[in-house]
Amino acid sequence: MAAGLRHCVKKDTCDRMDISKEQMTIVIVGHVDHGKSTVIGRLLADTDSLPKGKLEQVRETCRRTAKPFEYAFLLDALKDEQAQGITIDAARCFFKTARRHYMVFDAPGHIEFLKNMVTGAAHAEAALLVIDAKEGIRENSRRHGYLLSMLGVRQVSVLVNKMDLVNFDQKVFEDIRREYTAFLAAQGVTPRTFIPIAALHGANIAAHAPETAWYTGPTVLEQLDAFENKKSPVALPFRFPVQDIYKFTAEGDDRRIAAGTVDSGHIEAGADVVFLPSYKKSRIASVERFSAPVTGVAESGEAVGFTFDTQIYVKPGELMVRASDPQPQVSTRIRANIFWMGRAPLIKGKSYKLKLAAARVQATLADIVRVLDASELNASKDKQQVERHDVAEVILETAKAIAFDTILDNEGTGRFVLVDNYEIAGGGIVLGAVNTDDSLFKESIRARDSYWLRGGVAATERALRYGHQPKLVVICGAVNTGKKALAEVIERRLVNAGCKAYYLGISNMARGLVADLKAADSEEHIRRLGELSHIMTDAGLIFITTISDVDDQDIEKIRLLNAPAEIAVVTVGEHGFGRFRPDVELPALPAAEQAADQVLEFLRGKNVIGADYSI
Ligand SMILES: Nc1nc2c(ncn2[C@@H]2O[C@H](COP(=O)(O)OP(=O)(O)OP(=O)(O)O)[C@@H](O)[C@H]2O)c(=O)[nH]1
Ligand SMILES: [Mg+2]
Repeated sequence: MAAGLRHCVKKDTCDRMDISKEQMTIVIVGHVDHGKSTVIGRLLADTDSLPKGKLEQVRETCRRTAKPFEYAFLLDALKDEQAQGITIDAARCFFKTARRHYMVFDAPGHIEFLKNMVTGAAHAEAALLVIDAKEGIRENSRRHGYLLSMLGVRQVSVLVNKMDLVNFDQKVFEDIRREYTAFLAAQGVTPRTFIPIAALHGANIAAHAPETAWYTGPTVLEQLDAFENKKSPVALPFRFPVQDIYKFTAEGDDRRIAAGTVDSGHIEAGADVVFLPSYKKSRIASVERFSAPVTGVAESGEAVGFTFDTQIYVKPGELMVRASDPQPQVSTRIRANIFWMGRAPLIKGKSYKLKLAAARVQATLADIVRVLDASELNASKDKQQVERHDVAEVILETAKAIAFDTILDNEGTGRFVLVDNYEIAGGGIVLGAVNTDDSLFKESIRARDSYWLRGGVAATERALRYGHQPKLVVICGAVNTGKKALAEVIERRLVNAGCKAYYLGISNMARGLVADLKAADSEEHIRRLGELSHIMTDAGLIFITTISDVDDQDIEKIRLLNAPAEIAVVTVGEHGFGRFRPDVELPALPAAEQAADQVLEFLRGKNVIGADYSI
């Protein structure tokens, strides 16, 4: 906005502006002819924000041409100046009060405006909604109220205009207030105030009008100054999207540095941090800057690198936060408002790339809550897809959990874009996390189970005959850490003891079953492993597999896919889990026989195999 202010009404006005003052962007909405331009013109005039002589000049022109003076003409005249390359933007005006500078937008139905609002290029912190007292609530009064709610503008004041046309009758005002309050409440918007005004005459704009002695609330200017500015990002909780992880190689040590730009808040060496969505923890050892002195602290807007007290194994894309700060949400389901710009509509069943902070994940449209046609501003609840230039409230489901804030809590981590075919096709704001019980993923498992045709042999009968429970044993760890040797010993000893055990490593699968997949499709890898495990354990087997580079979410997916049989997770060497605790933790390259003892002992303890087995 500071940049915008430089192009303000006229140079001498700019010079009088104190840039250190607070700034606020507001939007004015309302039905056609209800008086938006008049309110703006009046605000500019009453705050002495007009170029010198402009008002008189326009009044004079009106007199000469025998037209009644309109504030809309005044704004048009200012726009004309802009056309000559001198002053203001078509949709924006600037004025100032004792408290702050305002930029007011007057084009809420405009596609550019909507696009800017949802993608974050423009953000209105408050809105004035104008209703004609004589005409009452009209269609656009409703649509605009709805739009404000969708755009997340929560500070709203309703101006009941043209009170002069209804003799400043309190009853007319109260009736509109009652009806419109109920409507806005249904949209989740609670207006701060309703103000009876007559913009044409300046009533209750800058000064209290004697005609509305019954009204004790603020004037429009007082209300504007009472709106709160959004907090400066430095005052918000610390959020650091990890763009890159570098390894120090020069000193031959294992230290890593996490690089990126601090999105909000501040942090200092010694602070405990958490990485999300992996939930890994560490403590900041140092704050590094490229060719700048070390200060030990970093705050929002700074591009920095962090080193840590403990070794961390995190991937770029995670969000680093201060452990003691309010935490972001972590979920695979997000409720969001999006503005769609893609040539192809946003549809269900298609995979898009969602970019939020440093995270990049595959996302699908799980549900459309409602769609607002941006040009018509018609709301529709039964649309099956989101067309170009629609604004929609949707539920998105990501292939992996991501960390985010709601737009109200944090702008930087509450916005995202959707990429379709390498192009940004939509921008959105996060409204919140959604319960994942109804996720598409779980739904697909439920569907699979309902189509699964089984014979008459019950799982309990099978277990009785085989002498053991079915079980999935996943052995995880980095490559070449002895997973395969261990798996083979376990398989051999179980089979020797008469158990139905079978080992298949992920590398076997990569060569065979998943040969058609690229390495990047690790999501699909995991899904297929989970499905395969489900068949094996459903057949009553103890299925053993080895896999490298898995995290908490991968294990959770495999667990869900494999259910109802249970999973045992064995780690060999360092593992990449955050909150998840493996069942058996072994050192790298363990002595296979002893390590197998430990795993079999665990299975015995869980009654997978009988205590009397000597395996
Ligand atoms: N009597 C009376 N007329 C008003 C008042 N405010 C605005 N008007 C008149 O209402 C008409 C519409 O006002 P505008 O300010 O142009 O309305 P608008 O909402 O900007 O209209 P659009 O931009 O076309 O949507 C004009 O003729 C104004 O003079 C008021 O307080 N009292
Ligand atoms: Mg207008």
